[in-house]
Amino acid sequence: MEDVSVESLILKLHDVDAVKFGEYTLKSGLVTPIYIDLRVLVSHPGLMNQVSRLIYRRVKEEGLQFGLVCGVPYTALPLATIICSTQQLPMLIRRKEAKDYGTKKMVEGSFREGDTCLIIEDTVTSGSSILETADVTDAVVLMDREQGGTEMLASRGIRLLPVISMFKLLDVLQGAERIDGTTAQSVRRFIQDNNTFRTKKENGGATKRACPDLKREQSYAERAQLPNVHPLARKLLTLMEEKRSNLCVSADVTSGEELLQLAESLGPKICVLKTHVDILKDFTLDLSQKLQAVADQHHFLIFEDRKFADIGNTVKHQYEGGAYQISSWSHIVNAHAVPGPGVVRGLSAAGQPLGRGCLLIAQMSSSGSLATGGYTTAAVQMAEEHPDFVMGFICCSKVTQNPQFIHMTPGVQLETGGDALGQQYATPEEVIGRRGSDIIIVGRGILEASDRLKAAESYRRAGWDAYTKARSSQ
Ligand code: 5BU
Repeated sequence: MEDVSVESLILKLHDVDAVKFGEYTLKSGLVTPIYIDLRVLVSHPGLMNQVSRLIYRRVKEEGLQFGLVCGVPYTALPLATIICSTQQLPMLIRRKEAKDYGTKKMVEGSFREGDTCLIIEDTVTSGSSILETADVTDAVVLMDREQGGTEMLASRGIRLLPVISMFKLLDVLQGAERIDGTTAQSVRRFIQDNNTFRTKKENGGATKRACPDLKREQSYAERAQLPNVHPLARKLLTLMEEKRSNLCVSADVTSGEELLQLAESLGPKICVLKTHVDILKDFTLDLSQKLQAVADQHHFLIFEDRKFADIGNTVKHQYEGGAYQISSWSHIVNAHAVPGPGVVRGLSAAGQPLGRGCLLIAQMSSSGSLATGGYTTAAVQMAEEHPDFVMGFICCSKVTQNPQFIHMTPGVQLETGGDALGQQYATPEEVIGRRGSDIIIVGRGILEASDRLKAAESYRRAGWDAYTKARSSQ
């Protein structure tokens, strides 16, 4: 039987040069490493049919109700025609320009006030042409360039359904060895850096997405299977799915005994236990061994929130030596990107041979944080350049669409608010569901509860429900 999957379509679009890689100058003067020209579709009748079928299937999957179909000229117009012909649906044609004689109508075809019309678009960058088309609630697009169109439209209450997204396209072409990893990475970076919805400052990095949950395409388990995911991230994603937990407890306690007791009692509920070893009054290496044993028993990872921030040579010593010997017991550590890539290289020299992983601090939860904009972008870039050691980010919201990286977010409580020293809290629903993060980090929300186990279960459930809800709303 003919393969009509999105994957096969992507390969065929590449075959007919509808997707090209190189250096192309856009009308705006911007040089892009990828060029998408869906106008060539009309020369390939088989492809036209496949595209039309996939568009219609996408719309039906979402259960959209509509009585009319309109293709945005020119490329989507013949696609709309095929759909209307095969599905026996009435069509509308939107003029590009109102004709200067006769009726001066912008839209040809019959419709009445209150009719629902499906808008079909070939490719969306900013989403503005859909806004110009009509008073829309839903639109379907063959190719979403993922440069802010979805977010812009979502901010106006319009849902955009893509058949192919840019990141999916890159994954498929890379998987089929049509493009190499460097090309795929450079396009991903271009797309992230040229988001039309974010302000220029935010394009520098802090991705404040109106609707990132629309992008949660893969489950934790699916991401665990990705070929280039860090081994520790793979382990983490797998145990998250097994334990149905995206909860990291921040064990900010001051005695070793309390730390162990917390790890033992909350162990089954969590995917990661975060420590601040330097606030313990009685740390010993024996304690760290006991903690490791509890982590093994209950299948969670240990994350020492040490926030390294010095030159490579110093952080290497700080990581493996001194009284704490962090690299010997903590699966994960984090680092500021401030010193530049040397900090990652220094930590990696000590941690990578032990199978450890690092989270770069791309954003912070505290009010007035300077980790925004260009700093955040630089942190993402640094991670992409060291994927063998950096497994993800500490951030407030999703900072990259690259599914191999894990996003962990502190500043979480069941109620929004903050503390007297600048901490800011968002809810699990907001952090996982809307900001597109993967793991919630909760400290006082659990530690200050009268029943810590019960509180941990509430957070585990809230985090997990937000994740499953975001996935089911795809
Ligand atoms: P809280 O009790 O849930 O507010 O604790 C949050 C923990 O996360 C605490 O250990 C902080 O040191 C840690 N944290 C944070 O709150 N915000 C950040 O941006 C980073 C770490 Br990085």
